[in-house]
Amino acid sequence: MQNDGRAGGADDRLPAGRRRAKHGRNFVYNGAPMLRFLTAGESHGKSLVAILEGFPAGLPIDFDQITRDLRRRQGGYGRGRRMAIESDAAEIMSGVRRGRTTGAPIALVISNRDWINWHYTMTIEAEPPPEAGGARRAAVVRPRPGHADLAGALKYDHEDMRDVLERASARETAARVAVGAFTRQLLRHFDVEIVSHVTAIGDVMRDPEAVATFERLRQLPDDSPLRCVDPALEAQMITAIDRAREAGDTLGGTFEVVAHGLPPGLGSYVQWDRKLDGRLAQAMMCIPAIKAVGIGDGADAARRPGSSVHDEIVSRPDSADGLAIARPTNRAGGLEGGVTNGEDVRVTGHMKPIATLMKPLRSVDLTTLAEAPATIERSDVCAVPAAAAVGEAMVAFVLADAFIERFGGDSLAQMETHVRETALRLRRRLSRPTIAARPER
Ligand code: EPS
Repeated sequence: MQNDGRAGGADDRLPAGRRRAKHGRNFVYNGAPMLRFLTAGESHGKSLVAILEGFPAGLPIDFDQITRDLRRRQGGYGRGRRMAIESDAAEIMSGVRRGRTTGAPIALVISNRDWINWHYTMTIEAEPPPEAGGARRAAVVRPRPGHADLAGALKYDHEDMRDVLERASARETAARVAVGAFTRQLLRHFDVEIVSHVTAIGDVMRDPEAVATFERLRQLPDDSPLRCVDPALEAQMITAIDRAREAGDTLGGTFEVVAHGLPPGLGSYVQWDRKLDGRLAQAMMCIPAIKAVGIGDGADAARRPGSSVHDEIVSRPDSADGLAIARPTNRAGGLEGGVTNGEDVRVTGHMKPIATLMKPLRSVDLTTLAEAPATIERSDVCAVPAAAAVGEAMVAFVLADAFIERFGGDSLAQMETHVRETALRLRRRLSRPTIAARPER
């Protein structure tokens, strides 16, 4: 409700910070995002579950696109046998009616096809029912270095570390991709697109100076083996993965997520928890196995002088887009002061190698406390392209949250009005000077 100036209005009784802003939505950012989601589910349990809340009403949903996003996460050279079993698809349980979001929480379920082979192991009842299928698996007692096994067992007092690894497994990221598919469709409605590519597998890496344009990345086919823009380099990456597989080893790598078409002004510099670079870093860092995150040039920026790091601002009075200023480079990755500046947002994720090694590392049997090789579970040799698809989903989520925060998001129509007004104001401000140019001093 807008404050109409009369004493005793409902808004006047709220503390200043809680009064509703002009858009009819409370813009106070108190650490709780506008948009939020939770997931549940075990890797070999019956299904994965997600609830997405705070999503605006009125967005038409392309259901096939959700499935395509899920399939992209399943692909990539170096994946294990599990991906041949699964054919991920999300069943929408609520929050969508007649093809459009209603503003209510969106609940979705992704069934695990492999569950029937794990029913006995993963049974929920105290005793497996007589019909429970699947192998009789021994308890997991030899933690894998680099996995959550040991730390999780010590934290939750688990003797069988299956109770840890089932939830810590990267299978959970399928639920994140389904959530990301919704947020990506919201952004797409406002002409924002998100793509990604793999820039390194192990020590086979692209020249860090070589920037891949959004247009080039957009052309990468969904079924490309590693989603690398350079075919010769991709062949070397494939060889590296084959070598690691033969050696019973695993490989990590690096990927970059690029968001194109964002308006300036998402996020804020005024408080630590509003800074969009910080919010993106957290969202990327919480993807399993991600050990470092970069924005724009990332860590490289620390090694060069300011003159070759910062992106100059130039005057372009006759530019075709009607905006009279431009940035010839985008080393900042579209963010300055934690705020989008209108350039492509570029976020890099660095992934460590997967912790399950077919030639296992040394570990300790936690029941005997004697040294023993770590447990071997079916796993992947390399999952960097899958992590890139998850990275796209997490970036889409954070950007959609920031979009809703800036433009007010109870309904799509309301957001459209605010987006249009803001774009007009920007155009007016940057299309012509407000005063004549000052002489140089
Ligand atoms: C994954 C499913 C898992 C693994 C992988 C990711 O399936 P399974 O354990 O049945 O082979 O392939 O998980 C891990 C690498 C891990 O360390 O947990 C998936 O759906 O992405």
